[in-house]
Amino acid sequence: MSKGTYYITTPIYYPSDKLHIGHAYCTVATDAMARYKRLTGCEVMFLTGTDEHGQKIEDKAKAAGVSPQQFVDNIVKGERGILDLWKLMNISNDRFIRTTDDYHVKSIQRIFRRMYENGDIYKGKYVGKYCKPCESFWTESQLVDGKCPDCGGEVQDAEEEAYFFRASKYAQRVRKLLTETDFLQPASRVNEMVNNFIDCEGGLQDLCVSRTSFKWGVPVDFDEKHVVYVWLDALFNYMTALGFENDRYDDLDKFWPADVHFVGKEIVRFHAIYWPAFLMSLDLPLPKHVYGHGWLVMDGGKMSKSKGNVVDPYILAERFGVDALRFFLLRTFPFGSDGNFSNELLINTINVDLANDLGNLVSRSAAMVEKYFGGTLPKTGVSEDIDGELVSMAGTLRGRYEAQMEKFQFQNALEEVFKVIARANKYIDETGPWILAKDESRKGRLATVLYNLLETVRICAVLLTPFMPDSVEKIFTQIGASEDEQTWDSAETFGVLHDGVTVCKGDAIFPRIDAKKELEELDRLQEAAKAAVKPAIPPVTIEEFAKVKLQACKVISCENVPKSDKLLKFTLDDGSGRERQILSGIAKYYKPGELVGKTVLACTNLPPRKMMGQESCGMIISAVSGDDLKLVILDDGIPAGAELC
Ligand code: ME8
Repeated sequence: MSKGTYYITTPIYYPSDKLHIGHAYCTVATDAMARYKRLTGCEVMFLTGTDEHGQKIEDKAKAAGVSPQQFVDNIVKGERGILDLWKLMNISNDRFIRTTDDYHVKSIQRIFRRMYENGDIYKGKYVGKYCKPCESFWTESQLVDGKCPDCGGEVQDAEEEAYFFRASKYAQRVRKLLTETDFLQPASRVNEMVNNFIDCEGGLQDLCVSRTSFKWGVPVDFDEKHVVYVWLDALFNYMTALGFENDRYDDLDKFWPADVHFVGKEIVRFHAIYWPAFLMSLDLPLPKHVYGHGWLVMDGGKMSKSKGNVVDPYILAERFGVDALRFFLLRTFPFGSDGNFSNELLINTINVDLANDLGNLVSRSAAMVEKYFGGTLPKTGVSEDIDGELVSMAGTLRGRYEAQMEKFQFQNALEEVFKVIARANKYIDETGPWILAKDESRKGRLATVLYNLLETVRICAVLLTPFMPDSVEKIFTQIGASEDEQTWDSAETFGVLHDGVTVCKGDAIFPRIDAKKELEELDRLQEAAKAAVKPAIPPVTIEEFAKVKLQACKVISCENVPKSDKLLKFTLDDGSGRERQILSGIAKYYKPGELVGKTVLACTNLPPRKMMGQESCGMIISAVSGDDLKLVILDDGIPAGAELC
């Protein structure tokens, strides 16, 4: 019987680049919550997707020489793209929305028009600052040291005719929502929002919700010069994906308002201030909660594509298994706070929690049933006082776990489970099954001990299902649990596992990892992956290529450039009868003397430019691999001035 509906969402990610482990973190958390709710009997709608419009995408597509649509299609649907990643990570989303989906675009046009017609969107002039990577407008007073308060990057002056949303009109209602309800979680994020954006000087400012400086967006249908601001376009995804202002879907009544939007802390502002205000403008019910989770950081800084310090979830999932990675992400970091990611921590968690504690418990328990009873446990019934603590801990675990899951405290929920697992391992040492096995008259007692172990494993496995869906199936097979013994209801009480259960010993579910070897290998793989990610270079036509003049040049002299560690100054014979001077940043790799007399390759039709006050007329060609650089040295028999064709 359904225990009601549950609607949960991730942010819709920008397909401006491949996603990294930070995106996987939020999506895995959302997936665990969705699976947990399904386990408890709810009818769940789990939505994720991609936020595909905006100037950043337009710029990236241009740099790659493809259309914005081709660009995002490749990142979303291409090999090892976003859809592949979620499949690999075993993400159980029910729907996937792309803001370029036709139905969404049309819905946004209708929504924008409705807000214009009700007077909450009006035309004005935008003067302020714009941060391109964040697609955010800022007023002068919001900048931190003149930089974007979100990413710390440079901002640009911006002035243009634009449509505005009357956010100011809703300031007090939003303030009330934040301060008097548990809408925004964790509660620690409330003050920052209220102080910085509502109670600040000038109060909550109206929000600029259209742009005219680029095209890649949803056109305002009554004023086609404008495209809708990406955040208005993006936030409404949570409703258009259910059929709001479109007939592609029709489950808005069933699932709206959302139970929770999981979002990273840097976009809480949009979800906790503007999103409710937009909904208030249309008189729509508000989502029940927004949860602002913390960041995965590396060496203290946010992992982000622009910083280039990202970890590729493909590499980790493929090496350690998807379940181990999913588990690690939610077991290690408290969801509301930042967490420092490292490969050492990942390997350590797998070895300690999964290989040692859980893995050993499962394999030892099944192996003992096999060894002492040929695989099938006889009827039990010889309890002793020492069983009490384990039986009670495992029998009441579900309640403690549930309390944490309902608060999105995945780390604490898992901690409860692992306390019981640790208790069970201790129970093996306390009861000493190998000693009981030596005494025929104690076989009944031995059977009870082993039953208690299998039963504890069963309850823990049910509760681990949202985190490690594939591995728990293997555990259920190994301990012989029937389908009925894998349900939420069955985890409420101790003693559900059927009498006479037959185990099925299998391979180790979580093999131990050789940390040192694996860390070296990971470093190597991550470096190789980084090196392989070259900025996309647009294809050139043969005519364009033919414009580049590459010539053999003899090095007449070569010397260091004063005050520069990098530059060498070359005087070259390019066959023209005149000497050519080129400066090249290769001083780290060559001593000036060793190049005199060599025949090098140079591009000779670049416009001259000044470097360190000296003119450079062309570029000497070298080959670069990782940190290594070698000049392309030609055969001495090639005369100066010979052209490459
Ligand atoms: O902001 N640690 O998309 P986005 C933890 N399109 N989580 C991280 C993370 C990190 N280092 N890096 C990213 C956008 N995330 C908008 C959202 S919603 C209507 C529009 C996660 O591709 C985190 O959940 O920049 C963060 O909020 C989200 O990815 C941002 O993804």
